[in-house]
This record gives sequence, C-alpha cells and structure tokens, in this order.
Amino acid sequence: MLIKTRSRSDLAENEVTPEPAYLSRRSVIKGLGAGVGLAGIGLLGANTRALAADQAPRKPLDFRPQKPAPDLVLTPDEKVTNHNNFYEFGTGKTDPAQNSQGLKTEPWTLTVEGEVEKPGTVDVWKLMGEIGLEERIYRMRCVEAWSMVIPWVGFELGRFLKRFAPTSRAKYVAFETLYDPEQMPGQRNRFVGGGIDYPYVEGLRIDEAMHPLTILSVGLYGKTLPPQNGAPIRLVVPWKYGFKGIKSIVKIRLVEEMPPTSWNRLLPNEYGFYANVNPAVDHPRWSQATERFIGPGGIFSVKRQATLPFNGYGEEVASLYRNMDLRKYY
Ligand SMILES: Nc1nc2c(c(=O)[nH]1)N[C@H]1C(S)=C(S)[C@@H](COP(=O)(O)O)O[C@H]1N2
Ligand SMILES: [Mo]
Repeated sequence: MLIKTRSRSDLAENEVTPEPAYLSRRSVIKGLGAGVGLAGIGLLGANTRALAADQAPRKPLDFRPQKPAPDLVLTPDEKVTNHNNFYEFGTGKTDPAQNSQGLKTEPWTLTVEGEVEKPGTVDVWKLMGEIGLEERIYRMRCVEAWSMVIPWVGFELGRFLKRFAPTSRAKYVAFETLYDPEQMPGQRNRFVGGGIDYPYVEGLRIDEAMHPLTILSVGLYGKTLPPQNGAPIRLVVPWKYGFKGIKSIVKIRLVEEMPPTSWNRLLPNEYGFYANVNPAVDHPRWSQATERFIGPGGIFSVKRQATLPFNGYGEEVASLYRNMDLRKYY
C-alpha cells in the first residue's frame, strides 16, 4: 500500500527495484555482482540480523496437503515472511517481521456476530484442531504490483460462517483486526501506522465470503502463521488485491449494508470496496498490467509478468460480477 502524503512512499513500489532488504543475506550475495556486492551487504547488515534472529516459533499443523499445480513456482518461505504489509507494525516491507515477533497470539478468540441466528466466540487454537485444515496454494497479488505464490493452510470461510447460521439479512461480512496499541506501534503513532484509522477493517459481499476459494488462513508452509503474516488467523481472497486479506482477525460481523474498509476510507479514489485484481484498470498512480513475481533466487531474478484478470481465478469467480461495471466498482 502506498500513501500519497508521505515522501518515503512517493516512489511507487512497482517503479523501483524491489527492496533488497527482504532477501536473505545468502540470496543477496548470490544475486549481486562483485562490484555492488559490498555496498549491498553493508546496507543489509542490520536488517538481516534482525530478520534471522528472534522469529516467533511456528508450530506444525495437521492438514490435507494440496497437490502442487505444475505451473506454479512457490515463493520461498523466507520471502513470504520477510516482505510484508502489516501497517500496525510499520509501513516498511521488513517492519512487520522485525516489529511483530512479540505479538501475543495465544490465547486468541474470534467473535462472529450481527446477522446470525447463533452468534458466538471461538477459541482459535481449539478451532485449528477440530475444523479440518487443508492446504491452498494460491497466487497472491498486492496492489503495489508484486506477486507471490503461497501455500496457505486454512479452511473455507463459508463453511465456518454457516456454523453461526447467517440470516437472510446478511448481505455483507465485516472483518476487524485486533486493536491493541500497546502491542502494535502503528496504532500508537500515526506516522508509524501510515495514517490508517485503527482497527484495520475489511469487508466482503456475502457471495464473495461464501465462495469456496475464500479462506481463513491459520498457517503457511505447513506451520502456524508468523505474526507478520497475520497470526493466528487472517483472510485470504486470491482473486482480490492483497489488502483485502485482513490479518490477526478478532471480529467478524455479518451486516446488511456495505461496511467501511480501511484503505477505501483513507484513499477512496485509489482503493475501492471490491479490489478485484484487474490489469485493465490502472491505479491512479501506476499501471496494474504487470507485476513482479517474487520467486526463488536473488533480486535480479525477480520476474516481471502479466497480471491476469481476477488474478487468474476468473473461471471460478467472474460470474459473481456478471452485471457490474468493473471500472466503476474497482
Ligand atoms: N491488519 C492488517 N491487515 C493487512 C494489512 C495491514 O496493514 N493491516 N496489509 C494488507 C496488505 S496491503 C497486503 S498486500 C497483505 C499482505 O499479506 P502478507 O504480508 O501475508 O503477504 O496483508 C493485508 N492485510
Ligand atoms: Mo498490498
């Protein structure tokens, strides 16, 4: 995410070389030519030390694995977990990994309320043990034009919501991240938090929420989520821009009216409610036609590739938007 009013964000992410800081020291040394090598390593010293050390432990999960699609190359674990957006912990791509390790994710409860016959609060760690987890290897596309392929572990949001018996008035689903300024520096300080009004909130239309591709994720690469990726539970909607994937969720409310969403509230002409990946509709400040795939290898192997409508999931989801003008409903 980028914010107009702040100088460090003025250069669009997709117009500069990807920050080398998120890469491991090993891959950077491999990727850099001899000439720039020393400067690169000097620049990286502090960051890589912070990244390597003191990462919160991730527990192995029991789940049904997915057979990897032959055409998908996975983004390595250390890049998935060191190149993040989680503004509660700072706006830099390595800030979440560095600043979130102390987040207390256990115990954690998630409340489901609003237009449901059986509202309730669940213990998320218990839920992980009983709901039946599966792996979902998804292409992910950030609005800043980088992409990854991530092996999530989770369960269908729709299957979960049905437990609470949604009423016929439930037309949208509103999500809310933990609000705890003591643990989240970005909530204490507007500059650190990128100007967002916390708690971070997101929303889906009910049919989007009930779609089988939409999951609540509790893990990646077979283990529980690290804090920087939204532990212990976060939303994943693979045909939408990454910002819809709200992290560290504490509340889900089924509602009749379209709920507010954090990025739309902050910059309404840049970020809409729907946020479907759409190469034909440019962001006001950059093109969305292509993306940089963050895959294995050093910084010079980051591949520029075409962005696909609905991030490649059009066959499954295009029908949800059949009669909508996707330029208007961006
Ligand atoms: N609570 C919260 N959720 C959030 C964000 C955030 O700043 N706060 N950033 C979003 C954005 S812009 C992206 S691209 C994804 C990144 O998820 P990842 O770091 O697991 O790849 O998280 C989304 N969820
Ligand atoms: Mo994003």
